[in-house]
Amino acid sequence: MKKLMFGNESIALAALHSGVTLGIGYPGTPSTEILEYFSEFGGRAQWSPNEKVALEVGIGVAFTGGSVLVTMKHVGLNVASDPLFTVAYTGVEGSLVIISADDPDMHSSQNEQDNRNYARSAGVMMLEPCDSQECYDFFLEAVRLSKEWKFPVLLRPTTRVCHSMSIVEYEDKEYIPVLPIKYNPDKLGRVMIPGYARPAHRRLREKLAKIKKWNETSHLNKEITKSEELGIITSGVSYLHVLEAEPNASVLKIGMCYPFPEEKVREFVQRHKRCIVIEEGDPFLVENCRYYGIPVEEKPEMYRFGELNVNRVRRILKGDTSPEPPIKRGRPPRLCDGCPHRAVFTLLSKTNCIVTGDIGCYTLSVLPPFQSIDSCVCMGASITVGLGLRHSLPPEEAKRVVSVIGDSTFIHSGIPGIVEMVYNPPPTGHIVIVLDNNTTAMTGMQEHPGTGKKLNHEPTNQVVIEDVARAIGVENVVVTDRISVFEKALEESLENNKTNLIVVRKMCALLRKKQQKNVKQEVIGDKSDVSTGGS
Ligand SMILES: Cc1ncc(C[n+]2csc(CCOP(=O)(O)OP(=O)(O)O)c2C)c(N)n1
Repeated sequence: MKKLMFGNESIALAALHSGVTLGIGYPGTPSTEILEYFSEFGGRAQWSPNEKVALEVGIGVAFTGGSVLVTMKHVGLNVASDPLFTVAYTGVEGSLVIISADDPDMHSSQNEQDNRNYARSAGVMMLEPCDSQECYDFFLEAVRLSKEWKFPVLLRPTTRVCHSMSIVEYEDKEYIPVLPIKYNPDKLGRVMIPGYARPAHRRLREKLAKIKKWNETSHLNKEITKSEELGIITSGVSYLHVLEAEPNASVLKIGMCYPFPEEKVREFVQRHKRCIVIEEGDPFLVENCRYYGIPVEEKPEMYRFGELNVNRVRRILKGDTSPEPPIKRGRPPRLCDGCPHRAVFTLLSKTNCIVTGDIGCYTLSVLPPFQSIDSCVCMGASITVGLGLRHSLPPEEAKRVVSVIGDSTFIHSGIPGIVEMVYNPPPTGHIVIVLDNNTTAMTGMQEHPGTGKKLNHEPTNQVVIEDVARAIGVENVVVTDRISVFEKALEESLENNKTNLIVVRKMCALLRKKQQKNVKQEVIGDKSDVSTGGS
C-alpha cells in the first residue's frame, strides 16, 4: 500500500499495525494528532490529565505485557521525566514507546529544548525519523526493540516531520496480538528501593552497552557514499536539507542517536577529508563525537537557534556567519473574535492587578490590546508563581496579584498549586481565576477530565473544578458565566485576604461553532436517511 500521510498519521498507523494495546498522552503541539488518528483508525486511545500520569499508566500496561504508545510534546517530557528515569531501571514486559515531539523554532512552545539530551541522561534508546516513511518504519522498529530488550524507547519526531506529508509504503495487515497479557511479579526488578535500584542501574548500563554494540551495525543508520572530500553526519529532518544542499557529499544519517554508534561514526570520519555535523538544535551528535575523541566540525553557534533549512545548511557548509535575512513570519496568533476570555482580559487590563498567567489561548492576552498577563513560565505555574509574589511583596502590592489559568491546565498541574495555596496561604490570601471554556482550545479542542468526555467525545465521569477547589479547602469559590458577576467577585476577593477561586465558565467560540455544525449535520443526515427511505 502507498499513501500520502502526515508524520503523526503514519506513527498512528504503525501503532495500529504493531498491535499497540493502549495509546495514551496529553495534547501538545506537534504531537496531538497522533492519538486522534490512532483513535480514528480504531485503536484504543485516551487523554490523561498530564504527561506524567500518561507515562505511568503506560508503564503499568507495559508491565502486564501490553504494547503502549505514549505521546507528548517536548516539554511534556519534563513533566513525565520522573517516571522516565526510573522505568529505564525497571524495564517493561511488553513494549513501551514514548513519543517526544520536539519543536525547534518554537512554532507553538515556550522553549526550544532538545530532548535528545533526555535519552542520554535517562539512558533510554532514541530514534529520530526524518519523514513520514521513517515515522512508520521507526515506530515498528521501536516496538520491536522495546520488546526485545524489555526496555522503553523514545521516538523523537520534530514539528516539520509531524506536520509534513510524504509518501508511506506499508503492508496493510490486521494485527494479531501475540503477547499474553498477564502480571508476572518481579519485586526485585520493579520496586526501586535503593537496595534493588543499585543493581538495576548496573543492569541498565550493561544493557545500553549491548544496544550500543548493536547500533554500530544497525540498519537504522544509513550511509550514502559519494565524495571522499566531504562527509556530513546528520539526523532527523536535517538529513533531507543536507541531501538538497550538498548532493555531492557523502552522508551518514544517524537513525538511533542514543546509544551513539561511535565506531560507525569514527570509521566514516576516517574515510573523509572534511567531516561536519549538521544537526538542528543542541550540538548533541557533536558532543558525542567529542566524548569519543572523533574529530568533526560543528555548526557555528548562531545556527543552534531555530530550524535548519536548505539555505542555512549551505551557509553552515560555507562557514558563513554573516547576519541572516529575517524570517518572514505570518500574522501572530491572537485571541479569536468572540473568545470568552476577551471580556475577562478587557476588565483585568483596566485594573492595576499583577497577573501571573499560564499556558493556553489566554497567554495571548499579553499582546495588545490587552497586555494583561505579567508572567508565563510553564503549565500550572500561574498559581504557584502568584503565591510566590504574594509571599514576597509588601501587603499592599501583594494584594494586587491574581493568577489566571485555563480549565485543561488547571487539571494538568494547577491542582497541586491550589493545595499549596490552602496549605501555605499568604497573609493577603490569593485569587485564582479559572477560564473554563470547556476544552483544551490551544492545541485544537481536545477533551480533558473537566469536560466529562473521553478522547473520542463519548461521555464519561466529569471532574468538576469548583468541587475540587472546595474539597481542597479554598475559602471562597465563585462560578459564573457573567462578566458583571466576575467583576464583583474580583473586587471582593481583592479585599478579603482569603483564598479565592473564581471560575468564569463560557464555552470556546470555536467549540460552540463546531458543535452547532455537528448538530446541523446530524439533522441533515437524519433527513437524508428519511428521504432515501432509511430505517
Ligand atoms: C507540559 C506541557 N504540556 C502540553 C503543553 C501544550 N499546551 C499548551 S496550553 C495547553 C492547554 C490549554 O488548555 P486550557 O488551559 O484549557 O486553555 P485554553 O487554550 O482552552 O484557553 C496545552 C495542552 C505545554 N505547553 N506544556
